Amino acid sequence: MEDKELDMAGPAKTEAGYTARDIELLSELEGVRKRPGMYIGNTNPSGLHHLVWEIVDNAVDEAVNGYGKKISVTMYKDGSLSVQDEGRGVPVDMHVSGVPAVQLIYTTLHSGGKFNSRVYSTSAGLHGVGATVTNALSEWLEVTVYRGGKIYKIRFHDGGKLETPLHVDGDCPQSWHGTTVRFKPDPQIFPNSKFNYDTIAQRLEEKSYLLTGVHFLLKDQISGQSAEFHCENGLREYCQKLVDGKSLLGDIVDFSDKVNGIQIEVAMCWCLSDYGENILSYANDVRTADGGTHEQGFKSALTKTINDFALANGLMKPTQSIDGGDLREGLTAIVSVKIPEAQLQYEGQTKGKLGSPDALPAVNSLVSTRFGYYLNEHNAFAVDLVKKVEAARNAREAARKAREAARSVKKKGPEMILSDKLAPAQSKDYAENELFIVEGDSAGGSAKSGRDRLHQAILPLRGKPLNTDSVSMDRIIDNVELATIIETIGAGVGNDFDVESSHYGKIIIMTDADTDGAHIQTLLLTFFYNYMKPLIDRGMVYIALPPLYRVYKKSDPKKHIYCWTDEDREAAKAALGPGCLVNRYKGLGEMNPDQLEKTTMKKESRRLLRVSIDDPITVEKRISVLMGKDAAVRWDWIKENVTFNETDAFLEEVKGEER
Ligand code: 2B7
Repeated sequence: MEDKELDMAGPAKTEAGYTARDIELLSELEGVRKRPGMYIGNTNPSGLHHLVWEIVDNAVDEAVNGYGKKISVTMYKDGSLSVQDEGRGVPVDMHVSGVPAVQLIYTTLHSGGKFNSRVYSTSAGLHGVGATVTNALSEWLEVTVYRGGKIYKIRFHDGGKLETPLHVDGDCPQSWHGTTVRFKPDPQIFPNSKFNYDTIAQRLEEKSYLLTGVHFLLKDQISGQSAEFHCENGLREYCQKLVDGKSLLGDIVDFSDKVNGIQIEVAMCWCLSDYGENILSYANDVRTADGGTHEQGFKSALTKTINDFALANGLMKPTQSIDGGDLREGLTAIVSVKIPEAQLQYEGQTKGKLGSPDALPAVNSLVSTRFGYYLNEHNAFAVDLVKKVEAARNAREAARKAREAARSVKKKGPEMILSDKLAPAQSKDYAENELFIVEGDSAGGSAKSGRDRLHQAILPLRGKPLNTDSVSMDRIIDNVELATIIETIGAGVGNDFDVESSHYGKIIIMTDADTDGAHIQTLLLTFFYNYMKPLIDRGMVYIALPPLYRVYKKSDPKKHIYCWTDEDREAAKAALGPGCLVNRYKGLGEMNPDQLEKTTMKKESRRLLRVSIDDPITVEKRISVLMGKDAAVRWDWIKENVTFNETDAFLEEVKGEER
């Protein structure tokens, strides 16, 4: 195929080949490179994957607009990634400024307005500048457009500098149309620029539920893995997936409609063995992890509808009322709204909370009407639901009494449950304080003497904490270990939990690096997930990573290196030279206070994993596999899947703080 320059006149060039316009664009792209956090949040793996989401969102928009139903994502051995759609192809015609449209789309931050074809704005508000951000943060990026029987190509390098101008790269059948974007993230920007297959798979799977009918294909040429995600039944299928294997009260309830210009979709069901509530909300296909007006409308409608129903059918006395929290025990729900751009607003900095006032009455009215009909049409289900709510209320009452009893014990003074266990922090600056929950008394002892007394508190755990999946609140309060944790954190539990009054800014789980330790971690995480979820939502829960080895010089044991992996250990041996010995730590208890402090507790040198729940599907799977009743499955899973010192979508590593 011969290379043909586009037969279009461009603006006059300077001697160096740059126009004033080019220079202006460059400085804009440099701005993105200087402050990547402003555009993609951070340069950790989560920021890195933002580059992918921006491009995928453009392909998705094209599909949602009715052009092309297939989107393929491919990961390559050279560290690059491509996204391919079957849409109309990014426009290649010359813009009035004398620059091809496709070039503007990938090099300007203002192109959003001019070229925005989005019906709804997505990407948490990047308004179509996403492609430019991806380009600015890439070592190279190449766009191939199939349009009108021709193949067009344009290529950028080093953060969006034009490398190969737009040109026709050959012919293709007239029926071919679409866009392929391939790029390699810039390692100068991203300390770890490797894409994660699971992270991408999870996001595409989530998208497939929200965008009925779009096929997503994912291929990883490095590992050979591939997957296809496609869903025809929308949120109903999503809800089904989230509660897979659990026994339900009745069936999944779903409905959708447009109210006052807002497209609303809801799917929900009640699990019999769960006590937490799991509501996932979305605005314009972007997760709103902190809820917002759509969630408020949903919750208030649920509560009002069940109260009206129970009253009208004589299931409760006119003096009684059903509490929303009791109704939501065991509820799994997905609420998705699509709001016109002009009405879209967020609350707070993170864009995790929908602020659009119109979403509240719209969702409220749809859910009230349709859930009301549903209850009337499914009487047996409705009666069972009211009974379930009653049981929840009774359990809550019992828990309250138990709590009050515990408090009155505490008031008595020295023999209060905490006194002999907790080594508190001295500071009253709660946000700065860290609570280490430590496996075993002996490690607890070392931790107590090795800690920073001002800001670090130690709570040793004696046995394994109670498995809180499928357990009611009163049993939790009865459990000494958990009651101690609740009292120590000091912010309540379950529906009463108020993250703002937590006595600690970080809760750090510190266990041995073995299967028992992993089990304790998951038991505690399940407890936090089910009963103090805001701690996890705010990224306040961590897992400490103790080192696995200490490599030291036999002749001079002061010369030593702590190692977290086998590779580290080999490198340390090489670095220290001949005459090295390796000390393998089987548990925290084998470290003296000094070593424990330096390797696992001290901010500057420790390694932590932050527990996050970006991805609702994995969390649900993990929690039910790990915490389910079937111990054998659980142990197999832990042995197979819990690798220490590794990060994944669920656990993000935090090395040598603060970042
Ligand atoms: C706001 C910008 C980003 N755009 C178009 C048209 C089609 C189109 C795109 C795209 C990513 C990876 C493969 C509109 C929209 C620019 O204007 S972006 N397809 N696909 C994409 O980026 N995929 C378009 C009107 C007429 N013809 C084409």
